Amino acid sequence: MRVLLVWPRNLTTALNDDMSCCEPLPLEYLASALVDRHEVIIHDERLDGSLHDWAAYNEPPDVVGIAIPYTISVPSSRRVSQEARALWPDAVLVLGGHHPTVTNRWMDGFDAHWVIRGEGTQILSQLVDALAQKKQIPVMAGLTPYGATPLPLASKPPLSQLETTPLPDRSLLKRNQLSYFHSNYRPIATMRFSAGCPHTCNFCVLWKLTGQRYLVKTIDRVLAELDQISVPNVYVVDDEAFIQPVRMRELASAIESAGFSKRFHMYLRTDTALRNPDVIEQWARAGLDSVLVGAESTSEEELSSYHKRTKPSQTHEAMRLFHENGVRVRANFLVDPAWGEGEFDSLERAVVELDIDTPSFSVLTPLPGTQLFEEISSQIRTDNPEMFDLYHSVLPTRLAPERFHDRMAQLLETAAGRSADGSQSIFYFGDDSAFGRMLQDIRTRWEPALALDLG
Ligand code: B12
Ligand code: SF4
Repeated sequence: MRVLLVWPRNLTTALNDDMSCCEPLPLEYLASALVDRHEVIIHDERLDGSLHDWAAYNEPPDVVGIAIPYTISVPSSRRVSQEARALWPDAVLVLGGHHPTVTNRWMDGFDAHWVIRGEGTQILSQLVDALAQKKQIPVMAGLTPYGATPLPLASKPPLSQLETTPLPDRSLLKRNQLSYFHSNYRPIATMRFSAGCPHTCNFCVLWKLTGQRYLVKTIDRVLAELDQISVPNVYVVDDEAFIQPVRMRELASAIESAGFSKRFHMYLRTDTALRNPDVIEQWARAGLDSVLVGAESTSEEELSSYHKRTKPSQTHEAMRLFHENGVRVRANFLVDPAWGEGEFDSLERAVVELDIDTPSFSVLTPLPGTQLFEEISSQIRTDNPEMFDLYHSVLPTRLAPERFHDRMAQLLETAAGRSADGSQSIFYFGDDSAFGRMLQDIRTRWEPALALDLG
């Protein structure tokens, strides 16, 4: 079968493709389980252009897999599905990705035959095999005919899940390899060492996706995957990479001994780092260049309401630990729609005082699948999935919405303007116009329904 996998281009995101554009790693995984039996093409709309142009020069596919990676992607992915149906009326259209995994909301209006939820490689592979052999489609957890009510997924994936998935097929996007970038890392490859997180923050869905299980790849598997990557920068897209200190020590030694010379960008919690300073030291030698930590708040009360189980002082201590080891820090803070001017002022001061290399800010958002969503979804004041970009509020704001979004944009401006030589900046690499467009988007694309008087 000829299988076309499509990653959509989101046209209306604050964090636009000129600010960050990473390889569609999920599609490289899906491809890897198919390539020995089927012809697979990955089409990244962000770099490869429209499907219409592609269709003009290529034979029709038999199966089209369309990713819906984020809630904000729903309209773009829906458009892609409609284009695919119009271009190739006989093709079987399959949807999958993070959004349909966590919710059925906004899944109407697509042109599709099947929806895959959760880990997709095995399911897509069996679906395509069955189609190729003209057999009845097997009943599988995670596979639902489009339009039918999805069945619940297994709550705990097997611990071996990452290990048994084939290595991602990076050859299919070799043409774009040098164009993928993130922050000041250009070019960059993405890779996964582990998945899941044992913590239970109420705004985060990631621990729920693995039922709080921490899935890991063996050291050999990580080395084999690293060996596939020819670019110098590696963005490790784990939910929390450093949960198991013994394993991480071994992995750092193995990477050093194997002679890899990579710059790694990785996610971890401040308390994980502080518990094992020697692991950070060792990773700095193995190539850890920068980390993303969820500082979330400078207030103990807020941290506890998020079930974060860290203290504001730990952000400060972790900053020192990372800096002593020459590791740059991106710290992300949550901006609560219930904030007044005072809370914005105090975060702005903290960002300057904490000397964070690259601060970033997310509006506290009840993302589908989170505990927060379960608790307060009735307060959501928009039915537009594109507002779930973490730069706009989907909840009523205490400040007037234009003021709230202006202050959100100001936070980014203040962070970006801290040093004239650009040594302290915001996270995202991009030209001035891309950053300007992001600020403009934050300031102007909010929903009028947010203008509620909270008293
Ligand atoms: C890396 C990453 C990014 C990177 C880029 C990723 C990329 N390739 O472009 C960057 C930093 C740019 C980014 C940005 C954003 N991100 Co992000 N990101 C991630 C992260 C950490 C890892 C994604 C990943 O590569 N996973 C590894 C792959 C292998 O796993 P997977 O996605 O689960 O794929 C499997 C299945 O879903 C399925 N599948 C996937 N696609 C398809 C397609 C088909 C056809 C089929 C059949 C199956 C299938 O099979 C795959 C293989 O098993 C996730 C967290 C997470 N753990 O998922 C957040 C995450 C996806 N991001 C999130 C968000 C909100 C965003 C932003 C919207 C907001 C923001 N401020 O960051 C922006 C949007 C950017 C844009 N321009 O559109 C949320 C999404 C929540 C939601 N409901 O929307 C997540 C879940 C994190 C979170 N906060 O909870 N992100
Ligand atoms: S926010 Fe980070 S620490 Fe909290 S549950 Fe999610 S991945 Fe784990």
